[in-house]
Amino acid sequence: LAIASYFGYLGYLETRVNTPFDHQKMVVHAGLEQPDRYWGSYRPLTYFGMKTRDPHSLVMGLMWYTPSNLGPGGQGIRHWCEQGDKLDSYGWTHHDGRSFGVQEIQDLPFELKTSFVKYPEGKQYGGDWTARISVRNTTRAWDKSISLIWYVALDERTNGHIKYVSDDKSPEPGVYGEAQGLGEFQVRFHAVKGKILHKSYLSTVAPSLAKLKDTLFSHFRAFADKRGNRFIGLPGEIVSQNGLPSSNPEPNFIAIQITAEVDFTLDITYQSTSGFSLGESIPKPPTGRAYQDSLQAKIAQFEQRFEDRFQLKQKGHSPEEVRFARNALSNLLGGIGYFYGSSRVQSVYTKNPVPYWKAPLYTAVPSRSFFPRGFLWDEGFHGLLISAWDIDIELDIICHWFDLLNVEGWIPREQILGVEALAKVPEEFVTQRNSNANPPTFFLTLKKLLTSHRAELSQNGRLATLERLYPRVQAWFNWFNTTQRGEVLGTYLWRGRNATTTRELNPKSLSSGLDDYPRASHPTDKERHLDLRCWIALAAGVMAELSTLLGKDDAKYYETASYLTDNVRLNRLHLAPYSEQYADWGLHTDQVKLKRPPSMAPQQQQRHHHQHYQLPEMQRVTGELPTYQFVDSAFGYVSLFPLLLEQLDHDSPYLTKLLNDLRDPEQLWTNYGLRSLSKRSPLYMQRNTEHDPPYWRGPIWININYLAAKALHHYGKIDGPNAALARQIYAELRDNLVGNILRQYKRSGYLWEQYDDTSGEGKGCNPFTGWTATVVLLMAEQF
Ligand code: 6A9
Repeated sequence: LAIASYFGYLGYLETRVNTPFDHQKMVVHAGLEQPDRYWGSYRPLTYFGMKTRDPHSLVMGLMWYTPSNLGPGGQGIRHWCEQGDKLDSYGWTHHDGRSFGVQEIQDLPFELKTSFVKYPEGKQYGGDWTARISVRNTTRAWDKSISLIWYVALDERTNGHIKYVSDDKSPEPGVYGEAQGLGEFQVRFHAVKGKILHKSYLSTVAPSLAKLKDTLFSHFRAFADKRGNRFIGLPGEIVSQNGLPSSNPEPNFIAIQITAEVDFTLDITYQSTSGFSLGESIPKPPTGRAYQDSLQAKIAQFEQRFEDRFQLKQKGHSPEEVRFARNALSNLLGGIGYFYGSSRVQSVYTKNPVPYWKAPLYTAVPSRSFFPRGFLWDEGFHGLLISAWDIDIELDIICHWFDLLNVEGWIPREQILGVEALAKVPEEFVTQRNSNANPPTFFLTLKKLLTSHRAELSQNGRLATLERLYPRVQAWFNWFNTTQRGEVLGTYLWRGRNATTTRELNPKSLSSGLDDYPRASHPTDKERHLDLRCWIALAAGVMAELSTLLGKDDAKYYETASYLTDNVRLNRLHLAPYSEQYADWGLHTDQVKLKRPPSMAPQQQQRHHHQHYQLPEMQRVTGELPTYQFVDSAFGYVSLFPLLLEQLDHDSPYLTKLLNDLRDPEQLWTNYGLRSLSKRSPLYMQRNTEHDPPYWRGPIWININYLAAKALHHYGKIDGPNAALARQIYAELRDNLVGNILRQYKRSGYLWEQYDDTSGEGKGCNPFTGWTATVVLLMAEQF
């Protein structure tokens, strides 16, 4: 019996990792219950794609290529945002997250504009929309024609069907269909301007939504017109798989290709045709001039709302700066996706990874090209800007994320949901472990909602959302406060560092979000991580405020918050006595180096002569025994946390010290923002392995700089010994950041993941309009 119950218990532990938190769901109005946000550009990994907020939505999207540039394997076909496409720039210039968007794409010699406007009025199923694709040749280059492909595809689980209706069958050709959640619909094409050279289509079965481009490419054929001009086109109906007649001849993928002379403008209308009786005329979505007019009206409304919300013009920003800020916001909003699927997770109790439950995620993404999926701590930063624009979009995002809370109180850090998202992630990064955290930045968002947006938050039933959220954030807070605690009361450590590797110069702490930022050289369970302690202190404070607002028992949260922000205790645990700098503490030595082990003996090398001889990989060597100590040789972002999260007493002498140190160009100060690690640190700009370049070991990151500016702004307002210095540094830092991000945008056409600390140049991936977009809040001075 004892054994049976023991195994029963193990089974119970095993299933906890993928058991949802047992409480009312956060998302109460999904899909069509939010008709105005039903359709949207929720496929941020495509240059331009539309879908609905349904688990198995039908999807549509754009591909294009310049016929003279089409290469082997489909090279030259643009579809998913890829840095390798080397577009001169692309991004939304306007996007309100709800009803319309305008995007500009520079694919020289062409400039493409993609826009859409939704017309939900008076229709069921989220209504109609029109999308426009216009192409101009902006140079004198000889390329004259472009091929545009618009496709309609069904997810393998979409309940519905689609068919191609040709010119001869109907005066209004296009794709007609019916699907659950959409009813009956028609997609039609209207050449508004320019000359069509060739038109063709493909109607077939694609093996997966992640294989649309391959499917298309494998069906390309050469055609010739009467005059002998040759075109690449599509063969029409192909209802077989692998050459065999398909058992299910229903197409799930229809692509229309139009090759046209540039300049060219194409309108695509999506029209919901359900709910009309026979013979009744169905109002059509506008095209041509009428579309242009409705788009102009949307743009004007958007620009007005932007000024109302951020007041950049009024603050004296130039039209160019305002345009830049609008683009930054639009790209964050235009990057919002709707994903559906399940993460792969693992706990110490599961032998192998297991699937999380299937769930939708409505979320912004850090980067449409490189990281087109949800990241937990990124999203809290996104929330700061999104809530300033549209509080209900942000609350809905929060609802979706907190429905991903498991019964233990854990939310997986990286959300790779659905085949498209999965296709972008190397296998080794897929599994998420429930021992590992990620900074609980949603508490930053909540704090901003509770302070700056308090009035809006109290209206329109929004408090009911917070009521539903309350037990979940409680569980989330408890999860951090228990599973991440250290050996000494009031200390915490990030789990997930590799304590046995000798490959890494300093084993990474991916869970901290600061990946390769130097920590104690030898990971142990005794470590104390300063940033995590500060995050949990912040969380406790926000729990307290939220509890007060909702009339819950707030006493224990106020106690925890004041315990964790008490500067005497903080200093005892985290202030290095000699350097007087805040730091982690752990088993550490600075005497570490990567070295290449000696190669094989010469005779052996001879024998291997004809093979590709690989040098043995560099290994870490340690020059002295590590000891328990403060890791104050790693002065940088981690050391700033008591300042960043506004937990230092405003009159603390250590605040003065910190301000001076961060202002010191030999340490963190640059003309472009604060660098992540002091120039004096032994690991400044050091590689972590020979394949792993420095990431958080020097470059400038905008999320942390945003927090720094916010904190300086805060301390600048509290009369006392540090106010004047804080104000001065605040003004300089803000100028440096805004100036450089704007300069780099003008130079490169993008916002970037990081900025170089010596040249200011954008680096890492682009476009990165996740937390870098908080530059808008810096400009608006909304903290
Ligand atoms: C790598 C490569 C096609 C790393 O912005 C998202 C995260 C941040 O949360 C984190 O703080 N980025 C930062 O250190 C990017 C993480 C990408 C990890 C997956 C897979 C795929 O390339």
